[in-house]
Formats: sequence, C-alpha cells, structure tokens
Amino acid sequence: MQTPIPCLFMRGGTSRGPFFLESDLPADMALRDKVLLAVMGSPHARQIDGLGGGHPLTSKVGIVRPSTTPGVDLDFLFAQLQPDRETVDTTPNCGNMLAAVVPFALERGIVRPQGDTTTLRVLTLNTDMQCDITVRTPGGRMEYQGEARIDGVPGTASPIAINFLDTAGSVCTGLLPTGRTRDVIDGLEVTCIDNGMPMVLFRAADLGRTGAESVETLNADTELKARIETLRLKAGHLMGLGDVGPKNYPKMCLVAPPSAGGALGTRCFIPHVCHDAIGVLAAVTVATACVLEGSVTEGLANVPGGAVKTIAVEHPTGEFSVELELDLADPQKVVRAALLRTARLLMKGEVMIPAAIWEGKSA
Ligand code: NQM
Repeated sequence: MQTPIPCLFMRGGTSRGPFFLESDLPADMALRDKVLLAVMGSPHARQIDGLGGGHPLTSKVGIVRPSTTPGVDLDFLFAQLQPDRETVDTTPNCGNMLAAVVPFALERGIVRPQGDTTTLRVLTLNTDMQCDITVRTPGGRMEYQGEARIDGVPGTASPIAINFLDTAGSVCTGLLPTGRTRDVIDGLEVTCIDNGMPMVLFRAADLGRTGAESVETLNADTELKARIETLRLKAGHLMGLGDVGPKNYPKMCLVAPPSAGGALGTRCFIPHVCHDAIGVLAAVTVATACVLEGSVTEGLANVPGGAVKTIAVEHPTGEFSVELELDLADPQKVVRAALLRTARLLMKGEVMIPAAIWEGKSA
C-alpha cells in the first residue's frame, strides 16, 4: 500500500525539488520529516527510491501556505535534506527554492494573479525573513517562458524579481556575529557574516589555491575539504551557532580576485560539496561583505560606486548579480537587496510514499 500526496515538482533558480501545500502533509513535525525523507529517498547516496537527485541542490523541499501575518500573502518553509543523511533541516534559507513559491501558489490556486504581473509578499518561516516577489502573469496565468537567463540553468525563462526587505542576521544574531569584520581562526583570516546566509569567507590564496579551480577539482581536494571542515566547526562556535557538525551552515566560501569582469571570484562549499554556482542568499551575503570595510574581500573585490550598486559575484558557472542599496547615512549598512531568478513547473501529480510511513490524512 502507498499513500499519494499532491505535489508539484519545481525548479527554483539553480535548485530543484518537490513543493507541497502545508495542509497536504502531516501536522506532526516528526512524522512530516519521515514523510519528506521517504519522498526524497534519503538517506541514500543516489536517492534511488525517491525524487532526490543525489546532490544537496536537488535534495530540497518547499512547503507553502496562505499567510495569516498581516501584509503577507504567503508563508514558505524550506527544508534541506541530504542524499546520504537522515536530516531534515529547516533552519537556513534557500533563495533559489524561494523563486518557485509564487509560481507554486498560483498553480495551486491559493493566490490570485493581479494583472500582467503579480507581486506578492512572502515570509520565509525558516528565519522570519520577508521579501516581495514579482512574476509575469499575462492572461491570468503564470508565465514560464521568457528572455531572462541565469547562470547555472540552460536556456532562458520568464524573470522572477526578488526584493529582500531585511536579511541581516538570518540564523546568527546579527550581520557580523563575532562583532568584527575580520577574525583569525587557525592562523587564517576569515570574515564571518550573515546577510541571509551564515557564511565564512576566506582568501583562496591563503590556502594555496587560486579560487578559479573547477568544482570537480575542489570536490576531489580532500586536504582542502578537511581543512575547511575544521575551520567550519571552529567558526560555528565563534558565530554563536554551537556545534555545526550536523548542520548545513555556515557555508564556506573561498574568495579571489574576479577573473571575468565581475566584482569577486567565489567557490562556495555548501558546506561539504562545492556549489556549481552560488546560493541566492549566499550571493547576497558575499556581495555585502564586498561593501564592508575590513572584510577579507578588501583588496580583491572590484566594487562599483554609488548608494545603489550591482555586484557581480563570479562562481563556477558564471556570475550572480546582486543589487544592493546602501544606507546613505551609513554606507556600511545594506538596506535592500534585489536580484533576478527564474523557475519552472516540471511536473504535477502525486508523490507516492509507503503507507507504512504515513497512511495519509483520511486514514
Ligand atoms: O543561499 C545552496 C542554493 C543554496 C541555497 C546552499 C540558496 C541561498 O543554491 O539562498 O539558494 O547554499 O545550500 O539553492
């Protein structure tokens, strides 16, 4: 016997995963997590018995509901699973999966299109973060085709604009959780920062790397990965996050001078494998470090002038442009971050899970 659960399978930015209405999943959180593990086929390196794609970027789940918060249209809960671990982590954000939230809600009919474009306010429950998301809805339907191109995804699609209202200190207590723009851990200069994603930034050159290595080279670099994990565990305590051993953050980012006309070169570990591109809020956080005096990006980053600036964060498959608006009175303070994503509905139907795990709502 199997239990069917209504599900839309969606690409959000450079990530992919099943999306659910909260009301279609068990209310009990422990049971919900068991259901999500069964949906994805975790823990198993290839997730052969589920929908997961054998990589952290394809082991993500979105859960959506109409919001009851005044001024907010939708609540979004992101769950990070892992191929080979039995964990369901709802602590960090995912700005890529976030891009699919409004298309999902329109498809499921829990919100109404507003005209040629639809702008909705979304609250990410993981870190209590709000943003405005604009999608194209000509003729009252979600439009997926378009001319927008994001690096890491083939082809073009309809643009989805995300405007983050307040991202500083998402999981950490503030933007600079150690109170400094630069710390030294094990003799290595680092910047511990959280503008939507807890991250540790360090210069690739300080570890004898260029920061231009391929993802394959970095994933095979066991010496570097061991060094980064030791650093991550120590940084976790310094950032007030406790033992981050089983957690998916902080993300660890090698920074280097730009090599393709952007602001900064990056190679981001999320946290155990190297990202093929860079996470959305990871890009916002790295861009923010670029405007902070004294961060490890100083002397490497090429930052344009003005209170509103576009910072192109280079990554292994291209670049990620983040528009930052700085506080005129305090140019060290970012008041708004905006960026472009795309998303696409890939499949709609029911995902089947063994009834031994959950017998469903009506049982
Ligand atoms: O930083 C990967 C992704 C992410 C997260 C990760 C993300 C973000 O690319 O907001 O999007 O860092 O695990 O989906």
